[in-house]
Amino acid sequence: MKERIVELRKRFEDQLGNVADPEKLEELRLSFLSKKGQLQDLMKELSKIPNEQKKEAGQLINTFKQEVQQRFDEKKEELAAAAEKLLIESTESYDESMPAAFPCGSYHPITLVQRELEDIFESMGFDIEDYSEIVSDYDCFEAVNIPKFHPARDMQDTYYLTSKNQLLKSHTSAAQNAILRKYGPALKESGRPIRAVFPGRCFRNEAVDASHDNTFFQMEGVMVDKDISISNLIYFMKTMLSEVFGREVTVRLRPGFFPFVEPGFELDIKCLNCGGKGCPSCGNSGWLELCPCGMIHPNVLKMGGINTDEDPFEYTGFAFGLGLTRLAMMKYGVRDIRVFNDGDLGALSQFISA
Ligand code: FA5
Repeated sequence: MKERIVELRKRFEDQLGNVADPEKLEELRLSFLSKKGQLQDLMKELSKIPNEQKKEAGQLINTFKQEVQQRFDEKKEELAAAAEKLLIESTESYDESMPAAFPCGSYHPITLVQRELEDIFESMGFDIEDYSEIVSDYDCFEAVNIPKFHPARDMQDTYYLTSKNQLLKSHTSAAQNAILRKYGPALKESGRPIRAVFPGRCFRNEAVDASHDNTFFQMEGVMVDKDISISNLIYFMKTMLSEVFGREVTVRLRPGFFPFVEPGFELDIKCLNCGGKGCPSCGNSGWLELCPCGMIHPNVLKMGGINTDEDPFEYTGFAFGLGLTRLAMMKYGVRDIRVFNDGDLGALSQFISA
């Protein structure tokens, strides 16, 4: 009997070694352990051996049966682990908690325009900066030459927090001081010009209509170096607009007042929704205020640590505050700004899919 078991164990191990899937494993299990299996045949042979050897032979068969069962269980676990590993490796990301079928999302149109602009400015050597939505009164107003009780604050009434003189930023110019302080040392030490854009969400206590929302996006840009002039400003504005629209668009530059630039301009775009005839998206004027800009006021450069009282014009620069949400309106033909914030996926998911 011992020899029979040794021979059977060898056959079993050989066959088990060749098994590569659960179906084959089940076939092998049946061929050894079922009622008509090879171990049952072994039990039948017991009747042919002398009585005094039967007890020992029976124990040998039982031990072998347990061994075979244990080897099957091990192989079953091994195959399941291999199948799971294969699944994980063949899937880009595998999340067990994910439902089997889920709808594919899409980027918000403002995200799309923002990324496009970031690429355009990055290709022109600009750094991309991020800035918080809660800012101090100093950064939002005082550091950009809007002292307390200045009438320009009325245009940008915003939401004030109860603590520490903080507020939700009413314009991305709130980051100007931080950017000047961050990049100023490199400008002075190694002559690296300051070139940065910073997109961000802005908040205003606003009478909402088709072109004004209380929550909207702007993208601020600054460039500071020696001898920066209005020509540089116009060049960058034109390049940016023709890149983003992929065609010539009609713009007009007119004088505009902002305490943090001198001189200051309003850059308007001829409304692409009505071709300049006048519609709700442009307040029936045919033009949409898109990108106010100007040469950075000497006080702002001084407060940003760039120039000193001794030489207030050593460095000059320009700044602009692009209305990102309005740009998205023009680019995608959206007629009412409120579409961007009302969470209607039917409207928002028709832009390029993620
Ligand atoms: C400013 O916010 C200045 N900080 C821009 C600036 C920066 C000027 C640097 C000079 C130099 P203004 O309030 O005009 O300016 O807003 C800038 C742009 O943001 C507007 O032209 C418009 O496109 C957009 N914008 C302003 N208010 C809203 C609003 N309520 N809803 C949607 N877009 C708005």
